[in-house]
Amino acid sequence: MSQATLTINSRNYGAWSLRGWLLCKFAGLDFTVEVVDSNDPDARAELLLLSPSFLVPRLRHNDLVIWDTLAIGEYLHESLSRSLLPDDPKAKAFCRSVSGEVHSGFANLRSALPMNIKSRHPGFAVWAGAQADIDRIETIWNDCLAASGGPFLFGDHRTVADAMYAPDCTRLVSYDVKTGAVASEYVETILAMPELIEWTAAARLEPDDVEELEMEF
Ligand SMILES: N[C@@H](CCC(=O)N[C@@H](CS)C(=O)NCC(=O)O)C(=O)O
Repeated sequence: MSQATLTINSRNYGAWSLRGWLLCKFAGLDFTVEVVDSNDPDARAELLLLSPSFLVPRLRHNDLVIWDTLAIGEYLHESLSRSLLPDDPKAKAFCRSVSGEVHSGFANLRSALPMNIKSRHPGFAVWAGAQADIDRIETIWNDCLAASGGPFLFGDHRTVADAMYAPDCTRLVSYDVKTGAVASEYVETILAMPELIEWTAAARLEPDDVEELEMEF
């Protein structure tokens, strides 16, 4: 019997946690969730034992520990589901490329519009640097959806890319960001997934005692 535990931090603020959790859900992994507060010194010490980088998400599956979101996605695809990346080699390379952009980029968006599922900022003024990230994301979504036919970025099943961009869908809603029709429809598709509804309901139950963060954590 497989034993899997995903370590996360906040469901309301933890964009990387959401990505890792969605990957496990998309792959059909039977797993339990362990929540740690990475700002608490004791929890950080404990997390260091669990994850060599301090960072979450961190997946323990049987005797293996994986502590990077893309690595978790690749591992689940190879060992469990075969569904997290497209079969077609060109689409697979494209999926890895747009997922890699999230991993290494969009710093302005992260710092100016941190994920905060519970918050709403009507009329939020997006500065030019963050808007450039949003424009790039919209271009990626438009290109993927035009090539695949949707409703997900690479067709009719969810891939690593949909998990990577899911926090950005919540950001666009929280910060009242206007996009074109294709992107708006994609955001609605992602927010309507049962998994995201489950995550959002749990985020709403988190205490509100964390001050607004200045960057994604
Ligand atoms: N690129 C990493 C990013 C992970 C990351 O930044 N995790 C944040 C939480 S969302 C974290 O653990 N921050 C806690 C800390 O730095 O102490 C990944 O793919 O997993």
